[in-house]
Amino acid sequence: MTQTLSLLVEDGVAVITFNDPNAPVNALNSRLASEFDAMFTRLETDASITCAVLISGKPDVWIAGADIEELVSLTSASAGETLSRNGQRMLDRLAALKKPVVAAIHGACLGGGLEVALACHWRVLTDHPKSVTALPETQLGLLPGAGGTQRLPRLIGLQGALDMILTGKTIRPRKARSLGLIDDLVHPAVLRRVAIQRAKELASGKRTREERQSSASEMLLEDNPVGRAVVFRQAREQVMKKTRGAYPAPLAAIDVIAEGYSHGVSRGLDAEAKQFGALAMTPVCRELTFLFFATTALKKDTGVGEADVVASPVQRLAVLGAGFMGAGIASVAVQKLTPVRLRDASLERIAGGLRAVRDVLTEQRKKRRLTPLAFDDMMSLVSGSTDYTGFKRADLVIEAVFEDLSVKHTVLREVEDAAPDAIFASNTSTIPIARIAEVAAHPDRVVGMHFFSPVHKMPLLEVIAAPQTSAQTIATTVAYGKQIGKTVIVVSDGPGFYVNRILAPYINEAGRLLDEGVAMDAIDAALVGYGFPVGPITLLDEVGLDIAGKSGPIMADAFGARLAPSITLQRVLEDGRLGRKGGRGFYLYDDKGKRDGPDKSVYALTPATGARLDMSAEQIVDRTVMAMLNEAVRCLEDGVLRNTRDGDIGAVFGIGFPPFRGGPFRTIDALGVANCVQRLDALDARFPGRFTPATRLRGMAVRGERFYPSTGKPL
Ligand code: 3H9
Repeated sequence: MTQTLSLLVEDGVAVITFNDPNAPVNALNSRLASEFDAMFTRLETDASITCAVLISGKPDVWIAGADIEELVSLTSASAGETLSRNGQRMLDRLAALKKPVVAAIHGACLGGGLEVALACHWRVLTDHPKSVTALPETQLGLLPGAGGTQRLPRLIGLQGALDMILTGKTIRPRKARSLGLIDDLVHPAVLRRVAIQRAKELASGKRTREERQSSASEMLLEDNPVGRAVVFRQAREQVMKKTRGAYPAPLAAIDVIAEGYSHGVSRGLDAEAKQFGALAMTPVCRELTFLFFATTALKKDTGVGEADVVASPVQRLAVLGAGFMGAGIASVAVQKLTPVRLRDASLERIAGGLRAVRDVLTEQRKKRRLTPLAFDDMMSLVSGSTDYTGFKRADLVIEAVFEDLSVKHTVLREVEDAAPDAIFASNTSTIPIARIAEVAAHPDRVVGMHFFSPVHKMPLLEVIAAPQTSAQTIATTVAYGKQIGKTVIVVSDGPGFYVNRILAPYINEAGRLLDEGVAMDAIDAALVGYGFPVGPITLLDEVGLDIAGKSGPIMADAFGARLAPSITLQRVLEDGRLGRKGGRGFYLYDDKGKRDGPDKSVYALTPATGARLDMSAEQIVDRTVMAMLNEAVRCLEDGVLRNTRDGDIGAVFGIGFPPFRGGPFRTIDALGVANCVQRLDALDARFPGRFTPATRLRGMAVRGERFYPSTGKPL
């Protein structure tokens, strides 16, 4: 059997290298337990060893945590509890070793990996962008299960630990140092040397760990039960506000940490193991681990299957249109050091675009994600003009101009002259790419790159492969999308592509509820309760009614009455309401743009005047969400989607479909295909033609099929 841990004794120091030869990253699995035990026994018994250093043999990962594949294969809470107890026992043994062990960390140190580091006696971390530390377990629907809930607060303080554990956020090296999470921050070149030196110093007694000093606020809030009760209460309130109780893991983590403070570490560990096992069996954990596997799989997806093409590098980017989208695209590109040329009709617009890029970068600088030097470098990469100068050497041109076919045709022709070798990508959200390509001299180089707004925040990119788009073009745009940090799905051409296509029936159905007299805030509340970040009516106000209004007729043209916009939506648009940006929409806004309650004058525009109709949240969700789920299956059926994985990721990352539900296809599986067909049939009987179940869904119901396997690894 190949060894994962190897040991080399150098001048009394055991340098233990963690390098799993059979896996891309180092992860903790049960096969490793015996190796760790043997290693600890050797450290305890070998008199030639005075201390040890634990280092990774992987270039960019120290330890990526527990093996997530093993976690998804758990079949009972008690098996999960045992796994946690084994981890705790192993790390207790590490912490109790008489000979000091120094964690020499370079690369990702996550979850169980950080728990290993916490059990070591000293931590040295490289000051390198790849060196990220986090306890991301709650993002997987779990909690740190190898003692992390107890060791972290005792190392960095309760409030800092709660912040890390409840959010799962990534901590960069300097922050890790200031939090007290690590002891030394070093250049990668000297990591091993410094770690060995520290190990020797600790062994000889030249260096000892200093007791952590509480700050004044910690003394007030953390060092006594009354203060801690306040901290825990506030933490619970914050979690509830953010998650509405949909995610059990952060709440369980608070309980477990509190247990350790009230009754001691060993009771805390006991609670940790029990909760770890219970959480591992929750549907939420299943869906969040599915999202991990799906995003990981997408990182490797070239977008062209097995096709033998290599993506060309995008060394220069040009963007047409310096508006909100164009500038947003430029801002993410320069952050990955691509020079960007912006073009727009006037210098004012260019200046506005440059300002918008600067704003995004300034935000990054304020959050200390950019040094002032990097900020200046990035700003120097973006320039603009009102003509096509600077386009000639562009490898990729992304157009984000007015949504009008003839405008798109004009700029396409101009770009083909100005940048003869470039790929032409349209950021349209409504116009079929094939229509845009009709006038192209090189239609194979025309593709869709549908970004979501705001570009620097939204993680999804839909690459639209039209029939005439070449594999080379697709591979290049997919690779570049990933390079600028996006999760990329490739979809086929067609009205609304995927994300807007499934959004259309959902929004329309919300509009029909308005037609029938349901209150707009009741509709929004029901869908926020379901887990969407905002409700559909708020979404319309935020996106802009003019923009939403443009896609309505296109979808209706393509799909008929099923996707025809509701009467209220049309009337609100005709009334000149633009949503938040115009200060008038479904909701009221004050002079500063702050939102107030629903604008009740909208109700005069609905066919149902008079008192609002009372409808349960369940019914509202049933109508709107079932419409969306059914449309997602139609997209699969029509070949717009390559697979359900892309459909689920697209909905979660593009629309904010509740992550704890995994996405539309995962939701259908959870509800049961036959059950969904039944619900759709019932709705279709009331509203003929709008809810006819997708043929594929009906077939699956008959055959008793589901989209994903019911147990084990989902993909
Ligand atoms: C935990 O630790 C619980 C404990 O508290 C309890 C203990 C009792 N397991 O993302 P990449 C695979 S929960 C298994 O493309 P990158 C990944 O599937 C865990 N496999 O690379 C992929 O495999 P393949 C908490 C893992 O460089 C390959 O590695 N930890 C794991 O972009 C490359 O992955 C986390 O949540 C794992 N833990 O990013 C960390 N990690 O090539 C999750 C990775 O066969 N991982 N793989 O498809 C990450 O965040 C990123 O993968 C990482 C590397 C930053 C490490």
